[in-house]
Amino acid sequence: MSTTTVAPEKAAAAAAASPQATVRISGGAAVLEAFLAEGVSTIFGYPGGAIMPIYDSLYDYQDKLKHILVRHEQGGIHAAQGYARTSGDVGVVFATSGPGATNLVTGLADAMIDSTGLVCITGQVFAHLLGTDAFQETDVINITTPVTKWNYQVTDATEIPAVLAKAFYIARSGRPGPVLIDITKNAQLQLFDYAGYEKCTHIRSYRPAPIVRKEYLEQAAELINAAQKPFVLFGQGVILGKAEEQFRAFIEKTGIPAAWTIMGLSALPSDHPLNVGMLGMHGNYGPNVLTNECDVLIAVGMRFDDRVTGRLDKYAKQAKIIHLDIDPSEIDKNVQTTVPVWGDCKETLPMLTGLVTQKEHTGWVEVFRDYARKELEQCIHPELNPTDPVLTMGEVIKTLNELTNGDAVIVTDVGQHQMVACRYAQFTQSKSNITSGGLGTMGFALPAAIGAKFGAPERTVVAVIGDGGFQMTLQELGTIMQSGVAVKILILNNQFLGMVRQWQQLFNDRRYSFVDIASPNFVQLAAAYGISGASINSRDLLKNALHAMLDHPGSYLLEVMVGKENNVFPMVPQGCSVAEIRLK
Ligand SMILES: Cc1ncc(C[n+]2csc(CCOP(=O)(O)OP(=O)(O)O)c2C)c(N)n1
Repeated sequence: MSTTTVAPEKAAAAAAASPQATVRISGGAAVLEAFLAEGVSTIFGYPGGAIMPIYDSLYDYQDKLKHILVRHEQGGIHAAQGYARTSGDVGVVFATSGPGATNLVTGLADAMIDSTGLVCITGQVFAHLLGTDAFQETDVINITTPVTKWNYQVTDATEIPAVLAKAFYIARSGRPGPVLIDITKNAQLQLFDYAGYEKCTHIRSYRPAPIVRKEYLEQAAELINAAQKPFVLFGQGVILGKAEEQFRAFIEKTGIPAAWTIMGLSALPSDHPLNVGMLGMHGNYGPNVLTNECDVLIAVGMRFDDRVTGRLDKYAKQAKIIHLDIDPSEIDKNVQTTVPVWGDCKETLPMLTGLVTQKEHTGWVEVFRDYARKELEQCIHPELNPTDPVLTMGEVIKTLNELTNGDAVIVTDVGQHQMVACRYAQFTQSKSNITSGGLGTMGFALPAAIGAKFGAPERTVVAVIGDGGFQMTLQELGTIMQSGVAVKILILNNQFLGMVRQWQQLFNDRRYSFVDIASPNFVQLAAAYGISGASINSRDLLKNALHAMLDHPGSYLLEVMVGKENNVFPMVPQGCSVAEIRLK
């Protein structure tokens, strides 16, 4: 099948010419013109009948747009998420109608809850067949409405430039999120008079960048200046707002200790003296306990997720709460604020820094250090320096840190290894920790690591994955093979669905119900895809094996056998207050 598209050069010429000049192009070509105008360089996708006209147009754009053929649409969308997270821009996905579109749903939900900007294009059956249960017809608009920031169905090609401009604007602006544009096949094929592309900068009734209310900043500064035990919690909003420097300036001027949610990890270097660690269920001891002792809690770009707050009616009840967020629906959603600061933290943080007095809270920071010492002794030291011959997950991550100097991007899957990686990874730069935070999607890491590497080709990307999660999307080894992307895969194999097993051990009386998981020979599997690898099960081999993985010029799979019942602590048991955190 071939569509009558004009060459990309002609379309570009039309774009550059006077507004009246037009050129006839197809809807499919208009999609790709929009991508070029929006600075897209990489598309993750999988073709099929209903998106064939767009793929036919793509044939002519191969020198301008890189298309990565994934092995499953879920892999495609997670790869786009990884790309968005390391590049700081939106990720772009193509999928066909029906099963192609429904295979995107997990990734959309993941991107929605983790605020990842995506533009997904799905093919749809011809407009005249809509509603007839045509082959591979599915109502993707209704299916994806709760998991997209915006979605829209295009049935006429003339709409494409303006709709895509809106899609990119919505995906990128304010609190980023996934947008899905469903395009019927007739609209992809349709030729129309293309008059060039105009970026969208405004949508009526959508306010991604609110006008900051100065009086709230003044109230916030007053509370901060009077506080004896202030505490900052930061989330991914700092990274998404590209406000790392502004954030750092704020905590350094105020001298306030700062703890991160797993989505905020790497916004502040791990070794910063005011970085006191991780919040939440498997977070650090001090930050959890002291949440219930601080007098002013300043939340920056985080959403008080239940994994962070534990039991809400016992959460920071003593504290005055200042919440800086770009999304007004997050303010007062879970935690009642004393002072709401609605705005982009890249703008609000410097304004706040200008209003606060320079301070040090040495004694208060020392309280965090005291807790850290207790945690080190009872929890961290045994994990990182085990006497047992069996390897722990913590020591693997510690050795990985040493060998990468904290400069690698670490992409984690979901489970114990994820919590261990987040707890022990050391980061020197932002956008280094890529994980599925809100949805907790097993199978995320392998494809996300592929996208992460395309988004930051100059950086080392290591996917840290459990033996369970790896088996959810291992078909993406095929994408690695074909694209040649240099992703390092580190499987921490405890022969269990470890996190569920840990809960069964602690809360279900060791009734291990269907958590024992068998695995294939991962090294042979990788070899079948042309990927080098090794498997080790002893401490003596750990450093050299990690070295070999990192030094290998291309992709590499290293399986490390770790303790079957190696647990992650501390832990705030579900339904408990953060102050009830257990060290064992
Ligand atoms: C798609 C999906 N299904 C089920 C779960 C529930 N779940 C959370 S962690 C976990 C176990 C993960 O096991 P593994 O990948 O081996 O990692 P480990 O916890 O052992 O490090 C499961 C089943 C999930 N998070 N995602």
